[in-house]
Amino acid sequence: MTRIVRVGAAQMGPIQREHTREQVVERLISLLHRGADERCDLVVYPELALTTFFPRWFVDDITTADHWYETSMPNVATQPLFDEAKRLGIGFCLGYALMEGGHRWNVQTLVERDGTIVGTFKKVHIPGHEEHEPDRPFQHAERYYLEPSPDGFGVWEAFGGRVGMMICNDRRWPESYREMGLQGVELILCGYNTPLHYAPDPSQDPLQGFHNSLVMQSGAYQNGTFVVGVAKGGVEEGVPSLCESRIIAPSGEVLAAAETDGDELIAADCDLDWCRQYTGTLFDFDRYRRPEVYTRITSQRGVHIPGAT
Ligand code: CDT
Repeated sequence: MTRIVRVGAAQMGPIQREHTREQVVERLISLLHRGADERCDLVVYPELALTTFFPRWFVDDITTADHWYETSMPNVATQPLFDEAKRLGIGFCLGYALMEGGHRWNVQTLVERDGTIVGTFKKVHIPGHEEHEPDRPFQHAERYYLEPSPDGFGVWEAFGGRVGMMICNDRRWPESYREMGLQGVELILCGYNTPLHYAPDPSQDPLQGFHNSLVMQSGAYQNGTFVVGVAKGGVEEGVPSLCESRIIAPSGEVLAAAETDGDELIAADCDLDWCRQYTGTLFDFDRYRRPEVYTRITSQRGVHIPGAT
């Protein structure tokens, strides 16, 4: 039996503040139709795909930002996407902000081709800052608006293979991929919103595209897995953000790359059996890993310089 999953990366251009959920869902459905034209089994949308990237604004009273969060999924606004995907027999992965039981999460929900929800992943690494930083040209107050996952990285049996999820900043950390690699992941889905300007060190700005590819290609190769990176980019509320969505093979090669700064669907056949070529050889974890000498990885967070007090 072949295990080829045809995956579409549904890159989005900007969502401005005044755009309604209904307008955005229309765009998501239009991208889904492009996925159907491309015979996709699975369409992957970006991080916070239902709203603008609201952590760019600080509000003193967080409850005035409640309208940016979903309180259930599906809901009235997103039901048409769920219905159309099920009708077409296409699964999807959707990023959004979720308010649940007094918590505020940055999540992705994975939905199978028959419309059943496979799982919801909460973002682990929350970047940016907790307080208002008025000197920045725009805020990145994700740490004010969104809590880090207490659960870590999971892998789900879906689409005939083992599927994992991560969200934006998670893709920069090798631990994200390896946690999933150790659960036999074959396909990692990752939405992102990456402003081109990084206020703490603007010298990194021209390297945003390079770093994006670097981390996802390395993570794919070192763990023998496909990685699908999907941007919401372009100029959103005056903030230019990276596009450059990618579908990457377990070899680390880029199979498909977005060419525009707007709504665009790229697709590739992901033969999940290709993963074995890497996880059964160079990256045969059971044979070659040395967890007994990697103890710092889970026992400390920051750098401890040997000999320093
Ligand atoms: N959304 C998100 O996680 N963006 C970060 C921006 C850099 S940190 C301010 C990223 O890692 O792309």
